[in-house]
Amino acid sequence: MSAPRPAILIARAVFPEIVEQLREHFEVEHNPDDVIYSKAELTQRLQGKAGAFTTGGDRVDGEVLAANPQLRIVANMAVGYNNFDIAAFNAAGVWATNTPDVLTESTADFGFALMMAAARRMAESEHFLRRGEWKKWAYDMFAGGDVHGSTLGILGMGRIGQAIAKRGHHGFGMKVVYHNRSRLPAETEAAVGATWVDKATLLAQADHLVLVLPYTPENHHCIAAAEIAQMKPTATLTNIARGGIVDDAALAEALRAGRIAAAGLDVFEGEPALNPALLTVPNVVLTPHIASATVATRRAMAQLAADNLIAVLGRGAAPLTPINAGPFTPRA
Ligand code: 8YV
Repeated sequence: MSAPRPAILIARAVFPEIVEQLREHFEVEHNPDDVIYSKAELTQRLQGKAGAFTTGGDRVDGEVLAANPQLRIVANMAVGYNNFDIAAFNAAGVWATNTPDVLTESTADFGFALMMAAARRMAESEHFLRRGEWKKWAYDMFAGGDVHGSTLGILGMGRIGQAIAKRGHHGFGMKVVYHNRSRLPAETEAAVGATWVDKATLLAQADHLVLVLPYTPENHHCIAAAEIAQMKPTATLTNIARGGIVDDAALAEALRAGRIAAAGLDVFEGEPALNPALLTVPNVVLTPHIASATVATRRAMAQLAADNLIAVLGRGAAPLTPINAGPFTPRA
């Protein structure tokens, strides 16, 4: 008699063909109605499961892992993994995986588009047009700031930051400055056309500041009132990283007061709720966490998460894109 197939939970609705593919390998419990599970419900549904397919909203910490000693891998369909307590994964010997690389270019495209939309006041002017307020041309109507030839500032310089730098440097003739804990090798800096500066210089020099750093306790509100005060009054701020990196209340107030020109936000503190003050200021472009959302990229992300589950639970191999750090002994 063959051994029973491992059981997995797909915690959110995903592409039906990915569910079918996973059914070829595993006993699958999935969530076609896309119900948002509480931590208690997620913990309970994981009972008896060897693997889980999660997305960025599913919090997996030491309690969830301790209550599920049979769990061997949690595959996140996201490159960011601030929803995982990685120290707890390491201590428990549970593989944690993410989906790097496959979303880099699409996410960089979106970050650049959001920055341009903020700089050129696209959302604000579209709302004006839809309200029927466009009666005549005017010399200063929705005049914004130039992107080409200006200074692009990037906070966080991983794969996505580098892809945005390339777009700015090679495509738009921008001067690109960045700040990151670790400086890139000189040849990488040259390839993406970016120069390392300290954070204060980044804030002071950027005409357009784009945030692409991971969310950790250390960088909670690393852009708040004091940092915004160091920016140019003509600057824009774009956040495609994570809510919580920016103090949204301070940003809304700065936008209202004209302390910076505009912002583009794809991520929010406490999303999908957002600070109501952001809805009342016109000079901010708001999108619902869709920077990686092209059909091809979302498919590739789902496929990579599925491939990680298949590697570990189907073939007994290491996952393709693990995020466990330090000494790690996987659970048997
Ligand atoms: C996801 C993201 O859409 O990959 C990430 O880190 O933020 C997005 O691409 C989101 O996290 C859902 O999993």
